Amino acid sequence: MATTFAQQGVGKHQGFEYSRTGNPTRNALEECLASLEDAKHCLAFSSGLGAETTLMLLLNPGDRVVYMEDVYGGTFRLFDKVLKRYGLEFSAIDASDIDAVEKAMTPQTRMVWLESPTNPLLRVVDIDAVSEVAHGHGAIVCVDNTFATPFLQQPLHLGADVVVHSSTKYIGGHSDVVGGAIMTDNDELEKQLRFHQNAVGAVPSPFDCWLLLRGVKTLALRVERQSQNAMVVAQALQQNKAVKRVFYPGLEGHPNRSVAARQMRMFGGMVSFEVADEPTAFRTLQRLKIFALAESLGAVESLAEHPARMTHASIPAQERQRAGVGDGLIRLSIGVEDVADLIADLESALR
Ligand code: P1T
Repeated sequence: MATTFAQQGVGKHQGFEYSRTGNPTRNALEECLASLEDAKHCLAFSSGLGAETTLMLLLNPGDRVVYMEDVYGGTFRLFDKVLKRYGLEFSAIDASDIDAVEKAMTPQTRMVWLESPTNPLLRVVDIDAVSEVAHGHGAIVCVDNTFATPFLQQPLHLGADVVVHSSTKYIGGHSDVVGGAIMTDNDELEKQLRFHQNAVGAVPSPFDCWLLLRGVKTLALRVERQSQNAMVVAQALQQNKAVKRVFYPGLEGHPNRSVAARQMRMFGGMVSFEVADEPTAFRTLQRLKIFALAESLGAVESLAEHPARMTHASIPAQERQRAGVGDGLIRLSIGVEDVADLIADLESALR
């Protein structure tokens, strides 16, 4: 928990000076998370958005970022409402269409930002194919791997240069710690990130690092169960007459199922579905008893939320509609409970 470390003489220390710069518990977490992504380096942050902000500060005014149009609302808000003011340019595309990626690249494009599967529509991007296009134009590829987790998908093995996590979610796994992480194999990027991590200061507390280290021990067990449960829930929702559409990459008929099967071990614990309209969605959410109505995801307990009014409310209605995030959309984070109980809860609420 120490914030500072006694020095033997001025400038003579034993590896640690001050805990914003470096801390043994944070080092242990960074080593652990680097190994999970099979990355050379990992840097831990105080939140997913703290990690994203620090990464984006490596760019310069005039640089362009091409990003997947379906991303977490907070990521959109950071790009559109904060970083644009500093002269960065952002262009949203459907990155599951490789021609759209090619067309979006300009000499100013320094980074392609992907989520896969995406939040909240569970679209899947071919990371390998996008990386090839981006690298051909001299841009780096960053994948927000929060939804997949390193257990299901390792973007660095698929050609990506940088992985970002909100470790608040599956890595922590128990809804009791907010955190973020960046992984890369690139030594020069790591050096710049390390400088900015210290200069900007979005670092996690040692206690949060310890909680994440404890939570992550069961990552594989949790995500395996969550993925199995999610598949069964998605299939049950497909059979329900009150449900207009189910979004889950493991379902036959999902447009990117084959890409998902190729680059992921299982299909993950997130499921979204559409009901008739907003009032129906609100009523359904209120009637759920096992699913808690709450933001966030990835923990042992199941959660349900309304993206348009909750996690993605910072995206203007028009852009939200364009990306396909409708008012009848409900997003589920499937936990480790008995799947029959989860289905019964959903069916009863929908009825
Ligand atoms: O909340 P924070 O740890 O700062 O992480 C932000 C973040 C980044 N990337 C993805 C894919 C995310 O889903 C999030 C946070 N998302 C939620 C809180 C949510 O309910 O979707």
